[in-house]
Amino acid sequence: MDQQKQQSRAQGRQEDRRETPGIVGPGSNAPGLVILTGAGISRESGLATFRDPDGLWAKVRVEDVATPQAFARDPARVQAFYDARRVQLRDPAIQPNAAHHALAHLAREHPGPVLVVTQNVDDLHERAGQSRLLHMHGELAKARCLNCNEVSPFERAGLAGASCPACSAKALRPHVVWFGEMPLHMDEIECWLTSSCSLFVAVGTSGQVHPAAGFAETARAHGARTLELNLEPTELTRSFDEARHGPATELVPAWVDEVIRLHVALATDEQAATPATHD
Ligand code: BV8
Repeated sequence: MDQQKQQSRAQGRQEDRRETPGIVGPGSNAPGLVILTGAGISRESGLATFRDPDGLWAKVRVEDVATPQAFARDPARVQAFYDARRVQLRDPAIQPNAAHHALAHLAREHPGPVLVVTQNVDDLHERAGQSRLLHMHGELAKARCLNCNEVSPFERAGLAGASCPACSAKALRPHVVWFGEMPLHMDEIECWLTSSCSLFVAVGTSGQVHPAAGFAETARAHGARTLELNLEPTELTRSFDEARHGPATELVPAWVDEVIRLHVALATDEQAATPATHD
Protein backbone atom coordinates (compact mmCIF):
# COMPACT_ATOMS: atom_id res chain seq x y z
CA MET A 1 0.00 0.00 0.00
CA ASP A 2 1.70 3.26 -1.07
CA GLN A 3 2.79 5.84 1.45
CA GLN A 4 -0.02 8.26 0.54
CA LYS A 5 -2.78 5.70 1.06
CA GLN A 6 -1.14 4.56 4.34
CA GLN A 7 -1.04 8.14 5.68
CA SER A 8 -4.62 8.93 4.71
CA ARG A 9 -5.79 5.65 6.35
CA ALA A 10 -3.84 6.49 9.54
CA GLN A 11 -5.15 10.06 9.33
CA GLY A 12 -8.72 8.76 8.94
CA ARG A 13 -8.37 6.45 11.93
CA GLN A 14 -6.71 9.25 13.92
CA GLU A 15 -9.61 11.66 13.41
CA ASP A 16 -12.30 9.33 14.63
CA ARG A 17 -10.24 8.16 17.62
CA ARG A 18 -9.21 11.61 18.83
CA GLU A 19 -12.70 13.05 18.62
CA THR A 20 -14.19 10.31 20.72
CA PRO A 21 -11.41 9.34 23.14
CA GLY A 22 -11.60 5.72 24.11
CA ILE A 23 -14.86 5.16 22.25
CA VAL A 24 -13.91 3.41 19.01
CA GLY A 25 -16.89 1.16 18.39
CA PRO A 26 -18.37 -1.51 20.57
CA GLY A 27 -18.22 -5.25 20.69
CA SER A 28 -15.96 -7.02 18.22
CA ASN A 29 -14.05 -3.91 17.35
CA ALA A 30 -13.68 -2.72 20.91
CA PRO A 31 -10.44 -0.75 21.33
CA GLY A 32 -7.11 -2.52 21.43
CA LEU A 33 -5.39 -1.78 24.73
CA VAL A 34 -1.64 -1.78 25.38
CA ILE A 35 -0.60 -1.29 29.03
CA LEU A 36 3.08 -0.63 29.86
CA THR A 37 3.97 -1.23 33.53
CA GLY A 38 7.05 -0.25 35.52
CA ALA A 39 8.42 -0.67 39.03
CA GLY A 40 5.77 1.68 40.46
CA ILE A 41 3.03 -0.96 40.04
CA SER A 42 4.94 -3.31 42.38
CA ARG A 43 5.91 -0.66 44.96
CA GLU A 44 2.82 -1.25 47.13
CA SER A 45 3.61 -4.99 47.08
CA GLY A 46 6.84 -4.17 48.91
CA LEU A 47 9.33 -4.18 46.00
CA ALA A 48 11.59 -1.13 45.69
CA THR A 49 11.51 0.92 42.50
CA PHE A 50 14.77 2.00 40.80
CA ARG A 51 14.86 5.77 40.84
CA ASP A 52 12.78 6.77 43.89
CA PRO A 53 14.78 8.13 46.89
CA ASP A 54 14.60 4.64 48.49
CA GLY A 55 15.05 2.94 45.09
CA LEU A 56 17.59 0.27 44.08
CA TRP A 57 19.82 2.71 42.20
CA ALA A 58 20.13 4.80 45.39
CA LYS A 59 21.88 1.81 47.00
CA VAL A 60 24.00 0.39 44.15
CA ARG A 61 25.42 1.87 40.93
CA VAL A 62 23.73 0.63 37.74
CA GLU A 63 27.19 0.28 36.17
CA ASP A 64 28.21 -2.20 38.88
CA VAL A 65 25.28 -4.61 38.67
CA ALA A 66 23.08 -4.16 35.55
CA THR A 67 25.43 -4.10 32.52
CA PRO A 68 27.24 -6.88 30.61
CA GLN A 69 30.49 -5.11 31.45
CA ALA A 70 29.75 -5.36 35.19
CA PHE A 71 29.06 -9.11 34.79
CA ALA A 72 32.34 -9.60 32.93
CA ARG A 73 34.23 -7.54 35.53
CA ASP A 74 32.72 -8.96 38.73
CA PRO A 75 30.21 -11.79 38.10
CA ALA A 76 29.96 -12.72 41.79
CA ARG A 77 28.78 -9.21 42.67
CA VAL A 78 26.17 -9.19 39.92
CA GLN A 79 24.95 -12.70 40.84
CA ALA A 80 24.66 -11.66 44.50
CA PHE A 81 22.57 -8.60 43.52
CA TYR A 82 20.06 -10.75 41.60
CA ASP A 83 20.16 -13.63 44.10
CA ALA A 84 19.06 -11.18 46.84
CA ARG A 85 16.16 -9.83 44.71
CA ARG A 86 15.14 -13.38 43.74
CA VAL A 87 15.01 -14.48 47.39
CA GLN A 88 13.03 -11.32 48.31
CA LEU A 89 10.52 -12.09 45.54
CA ARG A 90 9.74 -15.41 47.26
CA ASP A 91 9.14 -13.74 50.63
CA PRO A 92 5.47 -14.57 51.50
CA ALA A 93 4.97 -10.88 52.36
CA ILE A 94 5.49 -9.98 48.68
CA GLN A 95 2.18 -10.54 46.91
CA PRO A 96 0.43 -9.08 43.83
CA ASN A 97 -1.66 -5.99 44.70
CA ALA A 98 -5.00 -4.57 43.56
CA ALA A 99 -3.39 -3.00 40.46
CA HIS A 100 -1.96 -6.33 39.25
CA HIS A 101 -5.32 -8.04 39.91
CA ALA A 102 -7.28 -5.28 38.14
CA LEU A 103 -5.19 -5.66 34.97
CA ALA A 104 -5.68 -9.45 35.05
CA HIS A 105 -9.44 -8.86 35.36
CA LEU A 106 -9.30 -6.41 32.41
CA ALA A 107 -7.56 -8.97 30.19
CA ARG A 108 -10.33 -11.47 31.01
CA GLU A 109 -13.30 -9.12 30.57
CA HIS A 110 -12.40 -6.56 27.90
CA PRO A 111 -14.17 -7.40 24.57
CA GLY A 112 -11.16 -6.12 22.56
CA PRO A 113 -7.47 -7.09 22.28
CA VAL A 114 -5.34 -6.46 25.40
CA LEU A 115 -1.55 -6.63 25.86
CA VAL A 116 0.39 -5.92 29.07
CA VAL A 117 4.07 -5.12 28.46
CA THR A 118 6.06 -5.02 31.70
CA GLN A 119 9.53 -3.63 32.31
CA ASN A 120 9.47 -5.45 35.65
CA VAL A 121 11.42 -8.67 36.21
CA ASP A 122 9.16 -9.72 39.12
CA ASP A 123 6.37 -12.27 38.54
CA LEU A 124 3.54 -10.43 40.31
CA HIS A 125 1.49 -9.99 37.11
CA GLU A 126 1.52 -13.76 36.50
CA ARG A 127 0.70 -14.47 40.16
CA ALA A 128 -2.33 -12.18 39.79
CA GLY A 129 -3.49 -14.38 36.86
CA GLN A 130 -2.40 -12.10 34.01
CA SER A 131 -2.70 -14.02 30.71
CA ARG A 132 -1.75 -11.28 28.21
CA LEU A 133 1.84 -10.47 29.31
CA LEU A 134 5.27 -9.79 27.79
CA HIS A 135 8.40 -9.27 29.97
CA MET A 136 10.46 -6.94 27.78
CA HIS A 137 13.31 -6.77 30.35
CA GLY A 138 13.34 -10.45 31.28
CA GLU A 139 12.38 -12.37 34.44
CA LEU A 140 14.12 -12.69 37.81
CA ALA A 141 12.81 -16.25 38.36
CA LYS A 142 14.52 -17.49 35.18
CA ALA A 143 18.15 -18.17 34.20
CA ARG A 144 19.79 -18.19 30.78
CA CYS A 145 22.73 -20.46 29.85
CA LEU A 146 25.70 -18.68 28.28
CA ASN A 147 26.76 -22.01 26.74
CA CYS A 148 23.53 -23.26 25.07
CA ASN A 149 21.18 -20.22 25.55
CA GLU A 150 18.58 -22.40 27.29
CA VAL A 151 16.18 -20.37 29.47
CA SER A 152 15.09 -22.30 32.58
CA PRO A 153 13.20 -21.55 35.82
CA PHE A 154 15.42 -20.57 38.78
CA GLU A 155 13.66 -19.64 42.00
CA ARG A 156 16.46 -19.32 44.60
CA ALA A 157 19.89 -17.87 45.37
CA GLY A 158 23.14 -19.54 44.19
CA LEU A 159 22.83 -19.10 40.41
CA ALA A 160 26.64 -18.81 40.07
CA GLY A 161 27.20 -22.43 41.15
CA ALA A 162 24.18 -23.96 39.41
CA SER A 163 24.34 -26.15 36.29
CA CYS A 164 22.27 -25.63 33.17
CA PRO A 165 19.45 -28.25 33.11
CA ALA A 166 19.94 -28.63 29.32
CA CYS A 167 23.77 -28.82 28.87
CA SER A 168 24.99 -29.09 32.51
CA ALA A 169 27.43 -26.21 31.98
CA LYS A 170 27.98 -23.99 35.04
CA ALA A 171 27.37 -20.92 32.86
CA LEU A 172 24.05 -19.47 34.02
CA ARG A 173 23.26 -15.73 34.14
CA PRO A 174 20.07 -13.95 35.28
CA HIS A 175 17.51 -13.92 32.38
CA VAL A 176 17.19 -10.14 32.59
CA VAL A 177 17.99 -7.41 30.02
CA TRP A 178 20.90 -5.27 31.14
CA PHE A 179 21.65 -1.73 29.92
CA GLY A 180 23.10 -1.91 26.41
CA GLU A 181 21.33 -5.19 25.69
CA MET A 182 18.42 -5.63 23.29
CA PRO A 183 15.04 -5.83 25.03
CA LEU A 184 12.88 -8.92 24.42
CA HIS A 185 9.74 -9.22 22.24
CA MET A 186 10.44 -5.88 20.47
CA ASP A 187 8.92 -6.98 17.13
CA GLU A 188 5.66 -8.13 18.74
CA ILE A 189 5.46 -4.98 20.85
CA GLU A 190 6.14 -2.75 17.84
CA CYS A 191 3.40 -4.58 15.92
CA TRP A 192 0.83 -3.97 18.68
CA LEU A 193 1.81 -0.29 19.07
CA THR A 194 1.51 0.41 15.35
CA SER A 195 -1.57 -1.64 14.45
CA SER A 196 -3.73 -2.82 17.35
CA CYS A 197 -3.53 -0.04 19.93
CA SER A 198 -6.31 2.49 20.37
CA LEU A 199 -5.52 3.19 23.99
CA PHE A 200 -1.97 3.16 25.40
CA VAL A 201 -1.65 3.32 29.18
CA ALA A 202 1.61 3.67 31.16
CA VAL A 203 1.43 2.56 34.81
CA GLY A 204 4.10 3.26 37.45
CA THR A 205 7.03 4.09 35.19
CA SER A 206 9.33 7.15 35.20
CA GLY A 207 9.73 6.97 31.41
CA GLN A 208 13.48 7.41 31.67
CA VAL A 209 14.59 4.13 30.07
CA HIS A 210 14.47 3.47 26.32
CA PRO A 211 13.10 1.97 24.14
CA ALA A 212 10.12 1.61 26.57
CA ALA A 213 10.06 5.39 27.13
CA GLY A 214 9.27 5.84 23.42
CA PHE A 215 6.25 3.51 23.28
CA ALA A 216 3.67 6.19 24.13
CA GLU A 217 4.85 8.37 21.28
CA THR A 218 4.88 5.44 18.84
CA ALA A 219 1.31 4.50 19.79
CA ARG A 220 0.19 8.13 19.58
CA ALA A 221 1.77 8.52 16.15
CA HIS A 222 -0.44 5.59 15.03
CA GLY A 223 -3.66 7.17 16.27
CA ALA A 224 -3.86 5.85 19.82
CA ARG A 225 -5.03 7.88 22.81
CA THR A 226 -2.47 7.86 25.64
CA LEU A 227 -2.98 7.85 29.44
CA GLU A 228 -0.39 8.05 32.26
CA LEU A 229 -1.23 6.48 35.66
CA ASN A 230 1.62 7.29 38.07
CA LEU A 231 2.19 8.34 41.68
CA GLU A 232 3.56 11.71 40.52
CA PRO A 233 4.20 13.57 37.24
CA THR A 234 7.08 12.23 35.12
CA GLU A 235 9.31 13.65 32.39
CA LEU A 236 6.78 12.32 29.86
CA THR A 237 3.54 13.55 31.48
CA ARG A 238 3.12 16.44 29.03
CA SER A 239 3.28 14.06 26.04
CA PHE A 240 0.25 12.08 27.26
CA ASP A 241 -3.33 12.98 26.27
CA GLU A 242 -4.35 12.46 29.90
CA ALA A 243 -2.53 11.85 33.20
CA ARG A 244 -3.87 10.76 36.58
CA HIS A 245 -1.61 10.80 39.61
CA GLY A 246 -1.86 8.70 42.76
CA PRO A 247 -1.09 5.17 44.03
CA ALA A 248 -1.45 2.41 41.40
CA THR A 249 -3.68 0.36 43.74
CA GLU A 250 -6.26 3.19 43.55
CA LEU A 251 -5.80 4.49 39.98
CA VAL A 252 -5.64 1.17 38.10
CA PRO A 253 -8.77 -0.56 39.52
CA ALA A 254 -10.77 2.69 38.97
CA TRP A 255 -9.59 2.97 35.35
CA VAL A 256 -10.25 -0.73 34.66
CA ASP A 257 -13.81 -0.45 36.02
CA GLU A 258 -14.37 2.57 33.74
CA VAL A 259 -13.14 0.73 30.62
CA ILE A 260 -15.04 -2.47 31.31
CA ARG A 261 -18.25 -0.63 32.17
CA LEU A 262 -17.95 1.42 28.95
CA HIS A 263 -17.11 -1.30 26.47
CA VAL A 264 -19.14 -4.15 27.86
CA ALA A 265 -22.15 -1.77 27.82
CA LEU A 266 -21.39 -0.81 24.21
CA ALA A 267 -20.91 -4.44 23.23
CA THR A 268 -24.31 -5.28 24.75
CA ASP A 269 -25.97 -2.36 22.90
CA GLU A 270 -24.41 -3.54 19.66
CA GLN A 271 -25.73 -7.05 20.14
CA ALA A 272 -29.14 -5.57 20.90
CA ALA A 273 -28.91 -3.41 17.74
CA THR A 274 -27.83 -6.27 15.46
CA PRO A 275 -30.96 -7.90 14.03
CA ALA A 276 -30.82 -11.61 14.96
CA THR A 277 -30.27 -13.64 11.75
CA HIS A 278 -32.63 -16.64 11.87
CA ASP A 279 -31.21 -19.46 9.75
C1 BV8 B 1 18.78 -0.80 24.43
C2 BV8 B 1 16.11 -5.06 34.04
C3 BV8 B 1 19.45 -1.06 22.13
C4 BV8 B 1 17.25 -5.29 34.97
C5 BV8 B 1 16.21 -2.77 33.20
C6 BV8 B 1 17.93 6.61 23.88
C7 BV8 B 1 18.20 7.72 24.62
C8 BV8 B 1 18.98 7.60 25.79
C9 BV8 B 1 19.48 6.36 26.22
C10 BV8 B 1 19.20 5.27 25.48
C11 BV8 B 1 18.44 5.39 24.31
N1 BV8 B 1 18.32 4.15 23.78
C12 BV8 B 1 19.00 3.26 24.58
C13 BV8 B 1 19.53 3.91 25.62
C14 BV8 B 1 20.32 3.31 26.70
C15 BV8 B 1 19.47 2.70 27.84
C16 BV8 B 1 18.70 3.80 28.51
O1 BV8 B 1 17.54 4.01 28.24
N2 BV8 B 1 19.38 4.46 29.46
C17 BV8 B 1 18.70 5.48 30.26
C18 BV8 B 1 19.06 5.28 31.72
C19 BV8 B 1 19.01 6.84 29.77
N3 BV8 B 1 18.58 1.67 27.35
C20 BV8 B 1 19.09 0.41 27.18
O2 BV8 B 1 20.24 0.12 27.39
C21 BV8 B 1 18.10 -0.65 26.72
N4 BV8 B 1 18.65 -1.39 25.62
O3 BV8 B 1 18.46 0.34 24.24
O4 BV8 B 1 19.26 -1.65 23.46
C22 BV8 B 1 18.07 -0.92 21.46
C23 BV8 B 1 17.59 0.32 21.04
C24 BV8 B 1 16.34 0.40 20.38
C25 BV8 B 1 15.53 -0.71 20.18
C26 BV8 B 1 16.05 -1.90 20.64
C27 BV8 B 1 17.32 -2.00 21.31
C28 BV8 B 1 17.84 -1.73 27.83
C29 BV8 B 1 17.26 -1.11 29.04
C30 BV8 B 1 16.82 -2.21 30.02
C31 BV8 B 1 17.67 -2.22 31.27
N5 BV8 B 1 17.10 -3.12 32.26
N6 BV8 B 1 15.70 -3.66 34.08
C32 BV8 B 1 16.84 -5.18 36.42
O5 BV8 B 1 15.65 -5.10 36.71
O6 BV8 B 1 17.77 -5.22 37.24
S1 BV8 B 1 15.68 -1.12 33.20
C33 BV8 B 1 14.79 -0.85 34.70
O7 BV8 B 1 14.63 0.54 34.80
C34 BV8 B 1 13.37 -1.36 34.67
O8 BV8 B 1 13.22 -2.58 34.05
C35 BV8 B 1 12.65 -0.28 33.90
O9 BV8 B 1 12.60 -0.58 32.59
C36 BV8 B 1 13.54 0.88 33.98
C37 BV8 B 1 12.79 2.08 34.42
O10 BV8 B 1 12.35 1.91 35.66
P1 BV8 B 1 10.81 2.17 36.05
O11 BV8 B 1 10.14 0.86 35.97
O12 BV8 B 1 10.23 3.29 35.30
O13 BV8 B 1 11.08 2.54 37.56
P2 BV8 B 1 11.58 3.94 38.15
O14 BV8 B 1 12.08 3.63 39.50
O15 BV8 B 1 12.44 4.68 37.20
O16 BV8 B 1 10.20 4.77 38.25
C38 BV8 B 1 9.18 4.28 39.08
C39 BV8 B 1 7.98 5.20 38.84
O17 BV8 B 1 6.89 4.68 39.61
C40 BV8 B 1 8.22 6.64 39.32
O18 BV8 B 1 7.76 7.53 38.32
C41 BV8 B 1 7.36 6.75 40.59
O19 BV8 B 1 6.78 8.02 40.73
C42 BV8 B 1 6.27 5.72 40.32
N7 BV8 B 1 5.69 5.14 41.54
C43 BV8 B 1 6.30 4.84 42.70
N8 BV8 B 1 5.42 4.29 43.58
C44 BV8 B 1 4.21 4.22 42.91
C45 BV8 B 1 4.39 4.74 41.60
N9 BV8 B 1 3.38 4.82 40.70
C46 BV8 B 1 2.16 4.39 41.11
N10 BV8 B 1 1.92 3.84 42.35
C47 BV8 B 1 2.90 3.76 43.27
N11 BV8 B 1 2.64 3.26 44.48
